[in-house]
Amino acid sequence: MTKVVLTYGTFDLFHVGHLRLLKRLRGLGDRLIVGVSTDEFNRSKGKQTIIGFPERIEILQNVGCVDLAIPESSWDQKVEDIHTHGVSIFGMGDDWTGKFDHLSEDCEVVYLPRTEGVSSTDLKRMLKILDRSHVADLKKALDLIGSIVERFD
Ligand code: C2G
Repeated sequence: MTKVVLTYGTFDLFHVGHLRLLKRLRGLGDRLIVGVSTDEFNRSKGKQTIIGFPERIEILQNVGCVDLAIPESSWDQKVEDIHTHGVSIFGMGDDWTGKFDHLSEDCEVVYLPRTEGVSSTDLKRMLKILDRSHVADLKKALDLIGSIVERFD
C-alpha cells in the first residue's frame, strides 16, 4: 500500500531548511504531498511573504521529492486533505510540536527537527540590510559619527 506523507507551509524564499525537511518527510513514505499557504491564508497568519503564491507553489511542485503541491487556504482543511489523499503520515518541523496532535485520530503525526541557522525571516532581514534606502541611512549615520569624532580629536 502506498504510504502518503502530507505537510504544509508557506515556503517563502525557499531554502535548504525547507528542502531538508521535505526530503526527510519523503523518506518516511512513498509519496509526499505539500500544502502551500496561499497569500490570503498567510495574511490571516500575519505573515507577509516576499514571493507570491503562484511562484511558491510552482517551486514546490518542481522540488524533486515532492509528488504533489496543493493550496493551503485554511487551518481546517487538513483532515479533509488527509482523507482525500489517503495520507498515512502528517509531518511538520518541530517548531510546531504538539500543535497538530489532534490529527493523530486520522493518521500518524510526526515532528522533525528544524534546520538551524536558516529561516525565511533571517533571509528577509538580510535583504532589508541590502536595501538601497537602508544603506543610505547607514551612510548618514556613519557621516554623523565621523563628524562627532572629529570634534573630539
Ligand atoms: N522549517 C525547517 N527548518 C527551517 C525552517 C522551516 O524545518 N530552518 C520547516 C518548518 O518547521 C515547517 C516547514 O519548514 O514545517 C515550512 O516552514 P514555513 O514556510 O515557515 O511554514 P509555516 O509558516 O510554519 O506554515 O498549517 C501549517 C502552516 O502552513 C505552516
